[in-house]
Amino acid sequence: MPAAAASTIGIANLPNQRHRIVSRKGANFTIMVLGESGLGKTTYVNTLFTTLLRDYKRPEHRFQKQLERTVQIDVVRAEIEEKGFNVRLTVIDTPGFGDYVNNQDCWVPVVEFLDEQHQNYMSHEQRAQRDEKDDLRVHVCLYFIQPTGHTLKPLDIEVMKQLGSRVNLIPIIAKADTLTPGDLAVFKDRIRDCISTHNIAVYSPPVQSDDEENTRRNQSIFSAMPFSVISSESDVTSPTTGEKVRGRQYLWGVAEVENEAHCDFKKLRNLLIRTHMHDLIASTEEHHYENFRMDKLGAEGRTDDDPAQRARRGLESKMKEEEEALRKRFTEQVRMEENRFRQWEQRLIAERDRLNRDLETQHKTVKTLEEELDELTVSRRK
Ligand SMILES: Nc1nc2c(ncn2[C@@H]2O[C@H](COP(=O)(O)OP(=O)(O)OP(=O)(O)O)[C@@H](O)[C@H]2O)c(=O)[nH]1
Ligand SMILES: [Mg+2]
Repeated sequence: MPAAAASTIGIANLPNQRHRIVSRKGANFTIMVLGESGLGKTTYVNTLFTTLLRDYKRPEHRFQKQLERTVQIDVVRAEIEEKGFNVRLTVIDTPGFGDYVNNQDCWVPVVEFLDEQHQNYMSHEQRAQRDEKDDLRVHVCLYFIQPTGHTLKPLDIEVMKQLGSRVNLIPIIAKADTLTPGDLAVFKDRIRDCISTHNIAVYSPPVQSDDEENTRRNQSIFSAMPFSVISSESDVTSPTTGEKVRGRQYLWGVAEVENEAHCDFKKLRNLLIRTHMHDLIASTEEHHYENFRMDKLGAEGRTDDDPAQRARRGLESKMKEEEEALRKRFTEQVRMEENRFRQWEQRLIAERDRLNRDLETQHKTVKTLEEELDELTVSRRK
């Protein structure tokens, strides 16, 4: 692990309150680089560390690997500290794909790796004493695209589709020094079109901010997506300043890593390390990890393997049966009461009818008696 030594990169300037919240215990931040073989992923990781850490020395074994393929996942770590704000930065360098006849499922091990980190974290989540160093959940995946100048390849589309829903995905145009500025602009447009046509979920945080300057800065950063990068293991002399800078020397001149007129290396580094680190961490936690957790819990609820789950389901079904029996008993009782009430009602109606009939008969009798009385009265007068 490289020694902790911070150059002035502005981590402490994280522009919001969240910085204060996380600063007490620092932050774990994990970047993964991914893409076809030979696109400069390992070189990019080294260049990033070199520009972040003043005395960064690449470990010995990595020097030997310089011109070799990365054959297994390589984890590079550094502690960066600025004004008391700590970031444990981890970069995961992956072996490039694209050398095999069938690359169809090359994304599967990557997806498995991402899920495994979520799973590990989930298993350890309950522990009071968690080892923060073991948390390798990937907060951002930089996907390297070959600078063909045409558009995305079917393999890129497939891999990006698979990853975009699981991790914050940022597309990168590799080896930007091999394209002219005009070709690079056209290539960027085509990639953007392709991303939107295929509904690929790339990282897009809210650009709007309370602060006008932040909004403008965010707009400028994200209008550069997909970011073009130039990486290099060595220094060159800048023709403009005469200073030694990271770059690549050509017969026609130099391509400078940190020159914004040459590529977006600086913009991307600002996004990762300075302006959007917290958003990348938070969205991984709140969105991608939560999705994983919910999927996992849902799947567990459907399996029959867990005795506790089985017992819970047994209890639930017993309770349901009892509830159903109670409901039936209640319905039956209500039905019987209703019957009783109806019979009583009918008896009442019948009684009322009988009384009415009686009343009518009595009325008739009274009427007849009155008539008889009238007749008797008349005959007596006569
Ligand atoms: N022109 C140019 N060449 C580059 C750039 N970055 C890296 N390279 C060269 O590309 C070659 C491959 O670089 P690596 O960093 O090993 O590529 P990788 O993506 O890690 O390859 P795998 O480990 O096989 O996946 C090396 O010769 C680098 O010097 C760049 O920005 N521009
Ligand atoms: Mg490599």
